[in-house]
Amino acid sequence: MALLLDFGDGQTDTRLSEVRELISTAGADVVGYLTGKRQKPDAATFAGSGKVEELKQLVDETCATLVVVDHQLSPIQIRNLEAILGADRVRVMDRTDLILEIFAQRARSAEGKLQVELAQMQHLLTRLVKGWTHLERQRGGIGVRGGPGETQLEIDRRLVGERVKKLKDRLARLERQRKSQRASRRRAGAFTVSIVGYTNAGKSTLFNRLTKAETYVADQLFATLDSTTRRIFLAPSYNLALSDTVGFIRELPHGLIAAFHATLTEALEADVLLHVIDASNPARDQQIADVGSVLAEIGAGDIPQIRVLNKIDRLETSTMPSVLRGENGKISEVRVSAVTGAGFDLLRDALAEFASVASMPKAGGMPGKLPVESTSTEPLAGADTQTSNSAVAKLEQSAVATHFPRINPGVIVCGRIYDQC
Ligand SMILES: Nc1nc2c(ncn2[C@@H]2O[C@H](COP(=O)(O)OP(=O)(O)OP(=O)(O)O)[C@@H](O)[C@H]2O)c(=O)[nH]1
Ligand SMILES: [Mg+2]
Repeated sequence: MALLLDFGDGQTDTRLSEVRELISTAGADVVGYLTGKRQKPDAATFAGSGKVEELKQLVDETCATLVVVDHQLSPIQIRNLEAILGADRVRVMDRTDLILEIFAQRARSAEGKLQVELAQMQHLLTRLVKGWTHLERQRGGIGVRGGPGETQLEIDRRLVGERVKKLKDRLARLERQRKSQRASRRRAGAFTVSIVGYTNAGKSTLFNRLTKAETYVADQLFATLDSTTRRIFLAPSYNLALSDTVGFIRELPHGLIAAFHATLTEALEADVLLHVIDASNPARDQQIADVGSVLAEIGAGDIPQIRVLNKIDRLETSTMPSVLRGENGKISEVRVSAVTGAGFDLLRDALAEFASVASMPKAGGMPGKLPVESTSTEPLAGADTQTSNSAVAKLEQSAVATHFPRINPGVIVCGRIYDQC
């Protein structure tokens, strides 16, 4: 069930299907939804009293234990919504909470875990400032064990702040290691290519096919969080370092962008970006714009890009693998299928062409840099503060046990299961 409020941006269907996917990725079942329109968010409850009353009925009917509002909510809005819906049995999350929870579940490497914890702690700080009371209410809930949550229950803002500082220090050390790895790749003369794109676009599938690696691929959002770099050699003699990394999403929480700075820097320092696009997704144009916005935000907006229109095998009208060039003759787009391998010969040729331009000596005898080509920096359409999707989800007991093993303070509490329905 999901509740969707449209504030006039008209992208209800796309947003709804994305928030449903996010909720299932987090391990909850969506048991329904509700739609509505508002001119602007209500300061106290975000949705307004009429809609909240409808939401309450829906929650009661379905015994939902989790309400996700696909928007940034203030601590007061969350607290009020929970009070109305039944604070003892319904948890309200906003979009940042949900994405942070998914990241916490997905993080595998030490660095990834630190990055997620840092983002969570920073998010927690914003709530502590405003007198958020989730810490007390989290105590003893299902799944609340281990992780930073337990140790943070009794501590105050000062201690969370100290933890943030420690995490930053440890991440800075890891970032220095990464930097020296990148420097040694550069010394080895590798042309560096980073794969970027909206989550689930097929980046890891493409990376695996190009490098014969076995990076985790799954039909879920944020399957990849850690960045992986592999070398590939392209004829006649190009040595490339190819990196697969975390996917982007509309309204990627700022805290996450900051925390994932080291991972995202892989993209920032690339000679060329392979921007992978899911050609079969109806929202692909919006996703291209969203990726452009995140790239601009991390300072990678001016790095040359090859758009890789992926999943052409899923298009209704048959699309052949092909290469498109811009007016300047430079390759702008390659159409491929990472699953069937169609178009990969063209993609390898395109990379070799970019690498050859980069290795061409300039007038001074120094290796040339690729000419700068700007990428889309359009504002994030649909990301204005007046749009919201809300979803109400009912957690299954097994899903809680399996999917919420580490709950962190003040961020997610999904452990209350009521079976009265
Ligand atoms: N039909 C089809 N499916 C594809 C293609 N490329 C990837 N997929 C599928 O799309 C889903 C997502 O693929 P991933 O490679 O994990 O996508 P990703 O961009 O790395 O996703 P995140 O790491 O979650 O951001 C998987 O189910 C893949 O099998 C393709 O060319 N055609
Ligand atoms: Mg991936």
